[in-house]
Amino acid sequence: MVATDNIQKTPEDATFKLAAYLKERQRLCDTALDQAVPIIYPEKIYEAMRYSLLAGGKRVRPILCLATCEMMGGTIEMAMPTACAVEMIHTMSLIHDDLPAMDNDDYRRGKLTNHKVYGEDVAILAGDGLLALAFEFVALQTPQNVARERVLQVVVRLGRALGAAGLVGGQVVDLESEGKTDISLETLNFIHKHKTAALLEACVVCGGIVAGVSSEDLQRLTRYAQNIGLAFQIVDDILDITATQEELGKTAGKDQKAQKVTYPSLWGLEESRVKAQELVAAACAELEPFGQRAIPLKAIAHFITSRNH
Ligand code: GRG
Repeated sequence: MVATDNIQKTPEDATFKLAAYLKERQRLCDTALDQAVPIIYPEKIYEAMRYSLLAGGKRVRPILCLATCEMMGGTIEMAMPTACAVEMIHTMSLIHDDLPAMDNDDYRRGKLTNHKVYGEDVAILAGDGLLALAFEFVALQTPQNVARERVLQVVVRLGRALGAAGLVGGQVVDLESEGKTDISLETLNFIHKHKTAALLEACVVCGGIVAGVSSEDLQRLTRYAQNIGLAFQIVDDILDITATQEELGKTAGKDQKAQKVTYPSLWGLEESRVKAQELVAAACAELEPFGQRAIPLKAIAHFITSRNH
């Protein structure tokens, strides 16, 4: 169980400190994830799962889930199993994305990729193990003060976000687009709305569902999340050009080297930055009815465009 008594609660005024807020919630998520995957027999697979899961990502997805649940009147405890699940799913997608059959990367989160350490066979299974655990974890660990109907809705939303209608579908079109220089903006948007934005959307939506959000508010949250989802990917493309390997914790400049069509390759760097800012502004506008309770989610939206990794 994660102790949450002394952490910064959702603020009621403008004294909100994003860096401290993110750090506290990263710590809570790291502790919960550490406890979620103990090493038991067969040790090798649990070690491989933990290697990537606890490698120190930014934890944007679980923090979005927790922040949305709190904004809608729920607690961190109610949303933590779902927050852990989205990070397990995200980590799984990174492990598989890095495989030689996909993006073939050697570094991730500042460390050698999972298959470089454990081999391709175990890396595939480590991803599979995390994916399966994500669903078991939500179903078993969500506290009883969250209605089972809401837990079922979370399972539905997560499944939808990562299957062929989400991450898997986006990844397939991305793979099909490899080596092609005539990819349209429509196709690029399809790829990233599915590969990147769908899971970010599920994080926000599921945080709201756990808290018992109304359907009108759910629509607002969905629009907020879709906007920050696309902004996240535009910034990811920009950072591939402007950031170093040390900052990114993974190989820099990969898109250009592979002559991949990206937002900066279509629009240029400056226009890409402007578009990302516009999407963040549109996302924040959706949160206006929530008043001061929306400060963390608005700050996270701005963090997405100001981050350097
Ligand atoms: C989900 C069943 C299933 C299969 C996965 C491999 C695959 C199918 C999809 C690829 C998805 C992918 C890797 C999208 C990229 C998303 C992205 C921008 C990742 C970087 O996220 P950050 O910056 O990374 O939040 P950290 O390390 O901070 O968590």
